Amino acid sequence: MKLYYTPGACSLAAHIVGEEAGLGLKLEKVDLKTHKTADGSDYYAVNPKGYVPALALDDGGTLTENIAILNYLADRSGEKLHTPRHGTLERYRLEEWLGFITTELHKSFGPLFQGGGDDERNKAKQKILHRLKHVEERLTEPFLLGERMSVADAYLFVILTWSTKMHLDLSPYPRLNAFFARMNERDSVKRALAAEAGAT
Ligand SMILES: N[C@@H](CCC(=O)N[C@@H](CS)C(=O)NCC(=O)O)C(=O)O
Repeated sequence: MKLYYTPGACSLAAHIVGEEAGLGLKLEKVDLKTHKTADGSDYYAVNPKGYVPALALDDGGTLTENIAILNYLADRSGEKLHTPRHGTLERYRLEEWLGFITTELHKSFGPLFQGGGDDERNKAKQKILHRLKHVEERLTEPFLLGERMSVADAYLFVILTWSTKMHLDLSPYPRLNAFFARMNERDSVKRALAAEAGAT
């Protein structure tokens, strides 16, 4: 499997999952300005939607959308990640977190990354902090689903890297800070961050 990624982007979640589960993902960097891959190919030919992540599957197909990719990798992670069985309530809890992270957190960063005006940026920051308060209140330590890491934790970690970059004040959220520190200490996270930093 090959992951099309951009350093520091949401594709980092799938990259961390690949490292955590030892899936041996190949990596291909995408320049989101030119929509070219590292070898100069047209990224639109891989993902006509033009954004990362995309996962090239071993059978020649391509999967897009964070939630689909993370679920796909989760189901191939064996015991390495906490992946509730399909049809169980806990699996729906995983989907609930993934849906919240992608629509309510990830997408709220739009004005911050796309150069919105001050007013728009401040509103976006307030909204994100309000949504993170919800996570703070629900976070069952050490991970979102309890004792073991799931793909949702990798995605939440990416959101927290962005929050830090955007200087959001996370000091009122001790559980989130502890979660962020814990994730930063994981070998899988360190490897993924180092690989992406080395690729910039
Ligand atoms: N709905 C997509 C959104 C992915 C997304 O927002 N990707 C960003 C990076 S974090 C991107 O590639 N943006 C460039 C663009 O939209 O052209 C998903 O969940 O996979």
